[in-house]
Amino acid sequence: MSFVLPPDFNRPPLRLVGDMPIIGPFADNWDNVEQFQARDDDLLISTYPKSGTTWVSKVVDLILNKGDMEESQKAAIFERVPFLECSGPGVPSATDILNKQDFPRVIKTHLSVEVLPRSFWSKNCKIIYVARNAKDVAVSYYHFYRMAYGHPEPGTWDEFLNSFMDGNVAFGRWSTHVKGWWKMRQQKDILYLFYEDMLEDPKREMQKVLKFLGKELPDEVQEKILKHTTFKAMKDNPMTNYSSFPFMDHSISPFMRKGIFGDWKTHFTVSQNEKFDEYYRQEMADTDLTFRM
Ligand code: A3P
Ligand code: EST
Repeated sequence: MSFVLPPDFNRPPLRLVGDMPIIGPFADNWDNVEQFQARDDDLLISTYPKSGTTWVSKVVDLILNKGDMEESQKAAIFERVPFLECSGPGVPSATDILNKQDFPRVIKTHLSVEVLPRSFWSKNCKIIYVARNAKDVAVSYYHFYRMAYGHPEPGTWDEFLNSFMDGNVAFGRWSTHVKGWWKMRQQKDILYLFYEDMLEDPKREMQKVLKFLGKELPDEVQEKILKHTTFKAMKDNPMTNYSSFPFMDHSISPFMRKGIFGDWKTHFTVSQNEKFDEYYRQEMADTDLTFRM
């Protein structure tokens, strides 16, 4: 799809909801997000951006449809799994869509536990959280900032990395997000997955999702789901690669960019890496949550 930027569109600044910086236009719909009514039969997919949200969403969508690809392909993944806090000019607000949608719903969010609408905590809905190592997230997020115009200018890679460490990016500090949701496992029904584990053994991780959702599928259906959710399959699939989404320029960097572990090594300089490691030690000193990096 060719992309034409609307003539009056510029990159809006982030805005704060509570302590969390959020994509500027999303803040205009915040009252509706805050008052959103979750249900017991909702399934929430929560992630810090660039951690494998789209991947796990497609796996879940296919599981819930017993591997029926035709059904799953009826709409783009961002329509089948609405992004709770997403709204703004040219983008329908997800709260409107979700309030009219049939149940059970699958809902995507990047909100931290601090700002998630309260109704999610008073309901018994299931939650799947996916976390990815901070360095690969920073790299993926930098390229996403470049291609998705709803974000402020990322600046140079070095500038972006500093903003990322300061938490001055959409959805705030990576460490606050992953640690907050990790802690919440003690109170809520949360399946906490890691992107690196999904890459290492997608079948094992899919089976964790199946068990968590209380579903069983024959092996050939499981294999079919795995076949349709490889990086290559999802990159080539117009329903998962965001090619029909406005405000994204895939010629700058495709949404389905590399889908690998350790791409940070091609971006971090030695001194950036030293600085980041020191920052990481401090940020993660108060948790038992660990990542493969
Ligand atoms: P990269 O930019 O490192 O390639 P999200 O969906 O949360 O925005 O995450 C996007 C990241 O997940 C991108 O990372 C994208 O390529 C990767 N991704 C998406 N689908 C994938 C898949 N099936 N297998 C591996 N990685 C995938
Ligand atoms: C941010 C994170 C994410 O996981 C998905 C999306 C899709 C909606 C996108 C947004 C985003 C980035 C900013 C936008 C927004 C739609 C309008 C806005 O400009 C591109």
